[in-house]
Amino acid sequence: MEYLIKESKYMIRNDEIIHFKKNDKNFNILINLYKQGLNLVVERLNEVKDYLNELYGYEVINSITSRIKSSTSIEKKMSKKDCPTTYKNLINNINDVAGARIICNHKDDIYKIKKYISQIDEIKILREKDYIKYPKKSGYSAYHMIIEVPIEINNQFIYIKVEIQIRTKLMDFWASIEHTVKYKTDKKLSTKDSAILTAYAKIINKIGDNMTKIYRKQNKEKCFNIIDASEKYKNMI
Ligand code: 0O2
Repeated sequence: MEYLIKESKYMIRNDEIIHFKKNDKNFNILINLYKQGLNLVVERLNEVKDYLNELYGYEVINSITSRIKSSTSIEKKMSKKDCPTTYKNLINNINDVAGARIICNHKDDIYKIKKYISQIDEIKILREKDYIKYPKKSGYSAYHMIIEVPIEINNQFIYIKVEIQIRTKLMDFWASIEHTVKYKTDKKLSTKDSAILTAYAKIINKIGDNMTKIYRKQNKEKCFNIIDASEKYKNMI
């Protein structure tokens, strides 16, 4: 028989059906493993935040938030993907059970951030999605990284998937409103309002680019801090 986790304390069979109930022991065990993985990722992202903010001399990363997807949301997503609700399918097909979100001011900072994340030893990148270069039809824009990190259970390592979303404040503003009025609601949004939201995504994108240009012009000296700071932090990442 194939086990997802063989460790005697954590016996979860690959083909076991998830019950999505608060008292489902194995589901809670799995969610706890995702929590451990997420904590490790958030710790590392906070180190990247301190590093980059010092390196560039301004707040490259404004904030880092994290969440574990609710069981209802996992169940809905599995059903949307036509996935039988087994543990193996959950682990293989749902990439954002654990999710971290990084918010910054400027679009070009997103690429600095993702570069430093990909240099962290413990983090293995499985997939990247650039919805900035290639926004979704809805207008959704962000940079997504699906990564995995090792978690140790009784001298045995298991790998936990985490989705990292990197967005500017403007992208985040658009996505959080669109999330509640269209993306994650059963109420259908009119074609007209839907088209307006897509148009606003483009306008917001333009505003962000233009404000970044003004910021960079006025703050050229901030880039010169890089050499000093990289000496100070050279052994960190
Ligand atoms: P929630 O409630 O935000 O968690 P895949 O990884 O390709 O197998 P997935 O996970 O659908 O499938 O990938 P995708 O499309 O990259 O979306 C992942 C997440 O990005 C979504 O999670 C949303 O958080 C966000 N997202 C994607 N498209 C949109 C969009 O059009 N509008 C908004 N507001 N957010 C979007 P969830 O689980 O779908 O939702």
